[in-house]
Amino acid sequence: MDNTSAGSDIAALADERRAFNAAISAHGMSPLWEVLHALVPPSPATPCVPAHWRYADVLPFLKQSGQLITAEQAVRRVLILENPALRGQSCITQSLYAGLQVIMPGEVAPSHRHTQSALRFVVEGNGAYTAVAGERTLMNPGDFIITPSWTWHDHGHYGKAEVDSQVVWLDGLDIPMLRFFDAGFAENGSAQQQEVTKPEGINLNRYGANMLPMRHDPPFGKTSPIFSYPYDRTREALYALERHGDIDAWDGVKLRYTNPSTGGSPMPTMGTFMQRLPPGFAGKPWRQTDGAVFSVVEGSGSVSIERAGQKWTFNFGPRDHFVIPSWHTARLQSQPGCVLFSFSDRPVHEALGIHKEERLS
Ligand code: GTQ
Repeated sequence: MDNTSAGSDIAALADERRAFNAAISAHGMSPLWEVLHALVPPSPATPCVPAHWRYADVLPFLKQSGQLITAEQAVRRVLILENPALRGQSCITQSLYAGLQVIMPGEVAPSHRHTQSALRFVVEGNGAYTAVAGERTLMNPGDFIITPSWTWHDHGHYGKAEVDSQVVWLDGLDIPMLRFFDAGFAENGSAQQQEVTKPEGINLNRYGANMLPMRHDPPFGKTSPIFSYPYDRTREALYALERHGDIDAWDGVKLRYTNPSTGGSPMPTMGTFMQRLPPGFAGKPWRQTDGAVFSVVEGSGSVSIERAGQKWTFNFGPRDHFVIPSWHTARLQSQPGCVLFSFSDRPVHEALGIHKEERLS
């Protein structure tokens, strides 16, 4: 067989394969061999990219949104943090949604419930509250607050219009995950605000004093019975551990929030973390399969991110947000020291037995 006939054999075969693909396509099928590499990649190949939202860039738009639409009209007045590589999909990673919600003094964000779980991480301002299952909790900067799946919730601001200012918090929801599973339900409340039937902080007294009731059914199923984790307690723990020198070379001082009745994550779909990087911290690099969203609580620093020869460096300050996608190598640094809140879909990876983390040196 000479070269020319070998060449025409190859061309003929390619034509035959194309015709075959077209023929099976008409029957709702396609050939695996065309897509196998992409379907089963040798390592995670997320379409997500690292991204950084500076608070100074975001705040003017949050304030402007307060003049364009009321919280009541909007139901939730939120600017969604969209991954630059996934615009239009309302997500920050493939599985997670993040947004910055703003409520003005005197406003109410009306009552509704949905199967999506939500976390609130308070970014700035005082005087707002969120209500869950008949209890209101004040929202103070640094507080981590949960809205368990299918619980009625409304938000409000006790302040007065001309005297007080906006309250802003980070919303983290498993919206893309529930969309993936086609498992989302939602309904609006009959009243704007739910009736308050319990004193503030009762959930924390009952479940948050390192004790549990003698007999209890978990009030929120697989979600933590504590729905408000105040920052002052978290901060005290992190700073005490720092003073004690309990510093990890990758994470600084990092703790995970727990559901006190299981020791597991506070929500079945999202894990939440708070870490303190001591002054002069230059962390070692790591990568993990769970893409994570960060909110800067105090101080400043930088994160360097690398994947397949591409590099990003974000210099962050208070109230900034950034995302480290799956299997991107990252390292954290801070000259003055800082505190970082983060959340990811790690509990789902762990439940499925597919979580992987590599700590590099
Ligand atoms: O506060 O219930 O950012 O339902 C997106 C969807 C917040 C909320 C969001 C929501 C909420």
